[in-house]
Amino acid sequence: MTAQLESYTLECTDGPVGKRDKTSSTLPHNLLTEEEITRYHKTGYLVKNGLFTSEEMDVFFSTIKNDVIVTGRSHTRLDSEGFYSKLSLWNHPGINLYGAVARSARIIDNVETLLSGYSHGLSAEREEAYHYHSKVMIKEPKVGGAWEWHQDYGYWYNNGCLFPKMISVMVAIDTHTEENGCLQVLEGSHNMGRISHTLTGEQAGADMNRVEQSKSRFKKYPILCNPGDTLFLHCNTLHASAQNKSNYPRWSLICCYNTKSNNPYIPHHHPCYSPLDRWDDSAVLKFKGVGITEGDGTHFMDHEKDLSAKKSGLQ
Ligand SMILES: O=C(O)CCC(=O)C(=O)O
Repeated sequence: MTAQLESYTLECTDGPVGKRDKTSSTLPHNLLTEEEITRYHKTGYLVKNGLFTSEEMDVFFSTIKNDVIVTGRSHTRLDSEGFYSKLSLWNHPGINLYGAVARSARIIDNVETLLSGYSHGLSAEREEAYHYHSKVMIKEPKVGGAWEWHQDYGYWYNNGCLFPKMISVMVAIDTHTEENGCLQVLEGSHNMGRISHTLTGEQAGADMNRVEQSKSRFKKYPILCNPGDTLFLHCNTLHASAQNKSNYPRWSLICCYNTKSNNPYIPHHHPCYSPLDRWDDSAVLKFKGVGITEGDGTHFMDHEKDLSAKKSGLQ
């Protein structure tokens, strides 16, 4: 890590590790409103349009699309018809642009709000979120693969996470349309709790009988996004995506968080609790052109150790 980046980390870390100062300079317009928080708990998802500005997304786009480490470290995931997605996945974010997004106040503050209170009947205290992993999901034109209906907690349950106090945050890098295989959700399906998952090709999908029943009870919504629009997705919300048969790519950055109080009891291929620094929102623009570099602290996941789909298949 260069001295410049190292000093930036120190500047951006507001408060001692694990005791983040919730009062620092988050722009209020980035915080979810009470109405949005209530809607998230009712529907199991929320799209915050323009959470990242077009200026930030221009920076993001030019950095990530030229990042040879992100694409070079990606793995392909086949769907049942041999179409594929490319996934580049890291457990700990580095000191780079993607780390600035994963640590950004506008994501962490909202994630901690959504993971606190309301459900689970455990504690009214504000939860501390930690970074569980981030991934760049690449669906190239014409060949991009489908994702079966699943819940993220369908997998994560097998990792020793006792409670569904987990969330995925998807930042759209390209425009997401039905034609290029945008994400689809079954609104309100998180209320069913976790359902069992079985293996289909290289992916674990939710029990098909239950998915079919769910489709007749919950409305299906396509998550249509412009670059910078950001989806907050409850870990028990059923979601899927179709193949990308269009001429346009569909890329997204998906940052996943667990809560400190839900520290997994099984060591596995994603991290147990480790404190996550919270950076000011302004960090994103300061990391213009800074993709992943050797020694910047990015810890890629070891794919050999990822047995979650197979374990889900055993359910
Ligand atoms: O982005 C997609 O098409 C599917 C991603 C997804 O469902 C996931 O990562 O859990």
